[in-house]
Parts: sequence; structure tokens; C-alpha cells
Amino acid sequence: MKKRTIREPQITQHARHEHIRTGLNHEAIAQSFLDSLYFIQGRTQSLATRNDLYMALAYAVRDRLLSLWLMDARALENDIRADIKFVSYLSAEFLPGPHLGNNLINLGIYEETSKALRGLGYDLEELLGQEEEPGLGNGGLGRLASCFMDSLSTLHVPAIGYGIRYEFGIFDQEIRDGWQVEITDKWLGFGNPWEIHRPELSQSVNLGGRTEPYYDEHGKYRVRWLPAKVVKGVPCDTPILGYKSKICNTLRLWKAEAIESFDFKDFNVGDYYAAVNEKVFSETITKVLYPNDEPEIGKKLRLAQQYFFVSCSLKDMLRINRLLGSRIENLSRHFAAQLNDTHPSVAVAELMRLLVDEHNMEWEKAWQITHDTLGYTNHTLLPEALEKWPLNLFRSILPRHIEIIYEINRRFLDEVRLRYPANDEKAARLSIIDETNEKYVRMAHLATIGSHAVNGVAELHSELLKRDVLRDFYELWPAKFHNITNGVTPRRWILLSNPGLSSLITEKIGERWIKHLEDLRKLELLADDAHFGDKWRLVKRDNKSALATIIKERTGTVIDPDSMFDIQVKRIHEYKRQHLKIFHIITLYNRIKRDPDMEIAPRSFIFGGKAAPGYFMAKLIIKLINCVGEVVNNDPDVRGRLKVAFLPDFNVQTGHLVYPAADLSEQISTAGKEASGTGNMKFSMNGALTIGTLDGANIEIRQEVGAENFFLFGLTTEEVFDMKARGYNPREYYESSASLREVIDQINLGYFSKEDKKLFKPLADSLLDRDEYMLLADYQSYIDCQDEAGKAFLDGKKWTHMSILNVARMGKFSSDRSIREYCEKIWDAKQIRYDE
Ligand code: F58
Repeated sequence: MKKRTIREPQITQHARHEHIRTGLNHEAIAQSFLDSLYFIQGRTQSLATRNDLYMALAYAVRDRLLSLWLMDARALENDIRADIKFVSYLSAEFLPGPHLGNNLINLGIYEETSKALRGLGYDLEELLGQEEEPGLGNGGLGRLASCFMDSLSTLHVPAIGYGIRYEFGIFDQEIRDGWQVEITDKWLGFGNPWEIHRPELSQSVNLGGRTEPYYDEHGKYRVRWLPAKVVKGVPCDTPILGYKSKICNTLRLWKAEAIESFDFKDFNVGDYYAAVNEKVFSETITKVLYPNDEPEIGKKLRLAQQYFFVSCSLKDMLRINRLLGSRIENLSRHFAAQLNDTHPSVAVAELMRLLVDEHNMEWEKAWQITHDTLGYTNHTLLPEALEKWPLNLFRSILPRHIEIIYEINRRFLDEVRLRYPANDEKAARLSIIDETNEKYVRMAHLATIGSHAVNGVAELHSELLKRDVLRDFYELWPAKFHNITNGVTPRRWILLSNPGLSSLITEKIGERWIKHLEDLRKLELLADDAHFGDKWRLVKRDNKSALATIIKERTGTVIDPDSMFDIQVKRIHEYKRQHLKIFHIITLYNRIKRDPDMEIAPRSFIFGGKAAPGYFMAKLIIKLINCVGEVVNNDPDVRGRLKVAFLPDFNVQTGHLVYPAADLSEQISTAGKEASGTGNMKFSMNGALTIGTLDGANIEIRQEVGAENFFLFGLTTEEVFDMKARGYNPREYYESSASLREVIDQINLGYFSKEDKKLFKPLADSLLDRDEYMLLADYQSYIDCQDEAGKAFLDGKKWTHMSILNVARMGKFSSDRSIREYCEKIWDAKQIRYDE
């Protein structure tokens, strides 16, 4: 940053023409930036740190959002809006990514802002890099929620994203000596310019204690909850603007605080400390995001988190419903509430409690409202990921809810017994309470029973839900089940992160594609245009160079931008099979060792992703990647033709650099395990070809882009089921393939871990003994397919042709399409028309 002389804010001539806080030209932006620096950050330019400059710019941009946001709030008070319906997206996780760049794009002022800053001697890109992204999610599920918020705003659907304002989001990942080290995420350390606290809209939430029956003044039997604790939820609101859209929705995240602020005079010393402890307890509730794959059992705090945000959100919805002048009976006319997985599914019981206990409504009527308002999206088929809470733990936090759940279950099972008389097994399978051993509350059952619609997130996944996980429910209520294939927002995942490709596309087909992604089809005509192909390759080359620079900075590994960038970025999990990719790398390495002069297309293998802190095998896989990299990168026989890099701390921001730079996208989960995947879409939209299994949305991507433009390998879901049913024996594959045996033996016997030969034995053992995710069965097919991909890459023109066709045919995977489908099939919500 340049040193500057002190210059206090001055109203310039040009800026005068537009309102300083809302104007969109570079003069107004420059002026408002200087004002914010001086009057909000309290800094002159000469003393400003980079963070001051970032904050000043963020405030200047926020002013421009607020004018739209407030307009929406006014619309709420307006009777004309009495028929308005809000989508309320309930999600324990949101991963919005950095706001600044996205807001500049959506406001259409990226260039003007860049110019304004240049005029003052600053670099926009540098300030963008200063933002700490809100890592309030683990991975795909949280990111999907944020893509959906973007599309809701872009499509003019009024929506509120309800969630939790974790003080510490997903940990920052460092790699030390090849191992993952978790560092607490301090995203709020320098303040958050995007959020506005709304203490006047706080809600209080009860926890623990007991219930007590009583008769009210009309002699009616009622139940009251006598909680052990009460905490306060304060909404922290972030505006979510759509792309060049007039509406600005709200992401409302709840922060837990103590209910009473305490006054020194009123406390003697003992009470004072008790009050402080109370405050500490209350604030713990939204302290930290739980990483996934942790054993759920005993995670009392996690259940408290879920209930806390759900209760605050439902009460807020009832408040807004009142504000709209609507009766509580009409809640489902004004709100469609979507449960993003089972994490918010306690909403079924909480809404019933609010209606029956607090609003004195009859059970049947309350049930109708609950059922009509809620929808449930399932995101996983993995049995270990289906949430269930030990009954006693549940009761200790939510004593009234457990009674309500029992009543829901009783009525439901009566229905089941009518339909299937004398079929106790069926009733036991369907029950919300799992009584097989210790008693559990099955949250997916609660969500399914309490919602009017249930959906999976890709065609295969939705089919498997019906056939497997929720089979008995499907049999009961077939019409309740839907598929809505996931999508991602092209604004962040193409326009913002890949400006080179975006300009090239816009140059040829205009800018309509940004809101209508199906327009990309027009690129098909250019797939064989040599001149266009050259430009296409140049864009990719630049993106690869940029990524190579970051990789060099962050890992020290030098990679050649002309090599094939073969990338796998996603959470580290055995079912996602990062270790299968490693098998491929070792196989190529062994070929080179046998014949150092062999012809081989240079490849850079790039990995990124976090492992849950308690997931031993996933952490061992990270170490293995780094150990293999160490050997391969430094072996003189390899002569730099193969490079392995593990890019630490993969998050939304690094995603911006990674997806646009890929040649080959690795989507190699065991068939039937990945519900959808969304990274697969981001890669392909940016011109990478996919090597993948018939899993999740890969199937639909392949359908769209054409089988000839997709590298397919591996067992199908059916084959996986059949093979398991017949008794899968991984050792058969080990015995019968020399190259596979060599790879596993090297891992097992310490070839890549000379200082601790047994280091990777647990991994090799688990593959040889069980191989839950069938790497060995898929190995040969994967290697053959990779060989084919390697050959194809050598023909640059052909590869470019396929790359263009991939982009051209990705229109389906815009989250705008997903949101339109939710609006039609599930929410019955409409895009509102905005009068200028
Ligand atoms: C993901 N789930 C699916 N869960 O794995 C992926 O296939 C899908 O594309 C995506 O959802 C969006 O539908 C996922 O990310 C989590 O991270 C949970 C968070 C809470 C703890 C348990 C895992």
C-alpha cells in the first residue's frame, strides 16, 4: 500500500451529483469510502492499516445495500404486500464466502469501485483479500444454503435465511509435517462490517427443567414448561442482495446471550459471580460450530444449539406473520419453512408447542399448520450421518418437546396400525423412537412425518431415499417425495471467481447467461472455432498460473502451469476416496520408476479439504497425500513430470482460485454414497472435464454434457449393493492385480513413511480387511480411465472442444433452477414483482 498524506474527507464536485452513501459512480464511491474511513474507522489515510481500508470499503458498499434492504422492510409494513409469502430457510450452517466482491458484482459496481480505489492509490484485489470469510459451515450443505440465498434474492423471492452466528466457525487448517493442525477460526476478530445486530428483536429460549400439567381458567387441560434456564437470542442480520436485483433478503443468524444484564448494585458478591457464570453458560450455546463426523452421542450442546436457533426463528416468523396482519392460522400462507437436513427438525415439535401450549390451539389444527408450513431436505444416505438423539439426553434439554414427540408418534402409529394391522415390525421401523436397544429419537422420522414434502438433492439420491432410507414412509405417502437436484450460483462460481472466462463468454453471447444459465448452450456453436478455442485455452492458462503462484506461496511446491491440473477438493472422507486418487499417483510413479524414460503427460495433482478433528482415518489420508508428495516431488527420476500438492485451508475463498484452474475434476466417491456433490458442478462450469463414478449429481452432469465428454469409471450403485450382498472380498483384487498389490504393499510397509514404517498400516489394513468403500474393486477401472484422460489431454484441441461443451451444457446446474423447482413443487412461493 502506498503511503499517503493526510487528507480529510471532502465533498468533491462530481460526487455532489449523486448521493454519497448510495451513488454508484466512482466519485461517489471514492467519497463514501473516505468518509467511512474517517468517520467509522476513525482513521486518516496515512494511518490506515489494510484492514481499516477494507472495513471502510465494506461500510461504503453496505450503505448501498441498505438502501435496498430498507425498501424491503418498508414493503413489509405495506398492506399491499398482504399476500406476500416468505421462504424461511432453516439451516444450522451457512457458508456465504467473502461478501465484498460478491456484493460489488451484484450491485454492478465492481469496475467503478476498482476505479475509485485506483484513483486513491489503492488496489481493490488487495482489499478483497483482506476479508475473513464467515466459515459457518462444514462443507456442501452450508455452501448450498448460501447459493440458495443468492438465487432467492436474484429471483425476487422474499426469503430469510435463519441460522446460528457461531463465534468460532470451521477451524483454520494448517499442515505441519504433513499432518492437519486445527487452529481456531477468529473470523470476528477485526469486526464484521456486514452484520447489524437487532437486540430489539431478541427472543428468549427455554432449556431444561420440567413440565407441569394444569387446568386453565376455562377448565382446559394444559401443560406448562418450567425451564431450568432461559437464554436470549439476538438476531444479527446480514443483507443478501441478488444479482442486479431490486430485492435484498436477510440472513438472520442468532447469537446467544444472557437474558439479564446485571447491575452491580443489585448483586451481592455471590450473586454477582453466579450471574457471570450464567452469562458464560448462555454464550456457550453459539460459541462454536461442530465439525462433522464427530460422534453425536453426548453432544448436548449441539442439540441445545439446534433448538436455540429453531425456537428463535419460529418465534420470529410468528412475529412477522403478525406484522403482516395475518392470523396465526394462516401461517403457511405467509411462510414456507425448509429444514436443511435434520439439524433444524426439532422445529416440528417446537412449532406444535408454540401453537398448542402458547397459543392455545387445538392439536389437529396446530398439526395441519405445522405440516403445511414445513418441508424437509435430506442430504445424506450414510447411516452413521442420520441424526438420532439418546432419549434421555433429549428429555433433559427439551422435556416438553419429548412429550409432544410422543404424542405425534402415538397418533402417527395409530395411523400406521390402521394401514398395516398387526404389523409390529413395520410400526417399530417407522416409529420416531428407536427402541432397538437404548432409546433414541430419530430426527429424520420426525422431519418426514412433520413435513408436507421431503426431497433428496439429486435424482439417484432421491430414488435411494425412497428405496432404502425412507422406504416405509414412501410406501405410506408416495406423493410427499420429490427430487430437486442441487445447483450452484453462477454469480459467485463463474462471474466473480473466473472473470477471464466470464468476459470471453459475454463477448460472444451477451450477459444474459448470468441470470439464465441455459443461455450457455449458445457456446456449442463455438466448440470448434479455432480462434475461440485459443482464447479459451489462454484463459485457463492464466487461471492455472494464478493457482500455481498460490500453491508455491502456501506449500513451497512449484507446479508447471502447462501440466494437467488434476484436482480433488472437498471434505476428506473415506467415502469420497481421496486415497483412490493416491493409488493412481503411486501407480504412475511406479511406472516411471520402472521406465524413467517413458512418455508421460505431465500432471499436477492438487488436493484440498479439511478432515474432522476426531476422524483418525481422514487425518491419516492427509498425511499420506503429503508423504507421497514428498517422495514423488523429490525423486529425480520423475523429473518434475508428476507433482503432488496439498493446498491447506480449503474454503470458499480458495475455491475461487481452484475451480477455474482445473483441467480434470475428481468426483470419485463410491456409487450411492455422495448425495449430490456441488463441487462437481463448479468445476465443470469452469471448463474442467470430470472423471467420476455414477454417483450423486455426476450422473446428471454426464447426461447433460454428453457421455463422450465425461470420463466414467467404476461400479454402479446396483453393482455395489450386489457385490456387498454376495460377500465382497477385497483380498481377491489384491491377489489378482500386481500393480494394485505393489501400491498397497508400499503404503503398508512404509515406502512413503521411512521414519515410521507402520504409519499407514491402519489404512492398508482397513482396505484389505473390509474396504467399506470398495477402492480395490474400482481400482483397475479408475486407472484405465485415467490413462484415457491422460491421452485425451495430449490433444489440446480436442480437450478444449470437450471443455467448451462442458460449460455450454451446464445450464441445468444453476441454483436458480433449483430454487424455481422448490418454489413450484414445495413452497408455493412466488417471485414478487417490484415497482420501480
Ligand atoms: C452434503 N452434506 C452432501 N453435510 O454430502 C453432498 O453430497 C451434497 O451435495 C451437499 O450436502 C448439499 O446437498 C453435507 O455437507 C454436512 O456437512 C453435515 C453438517 C453437519 C454435521 C454432519 C455433516
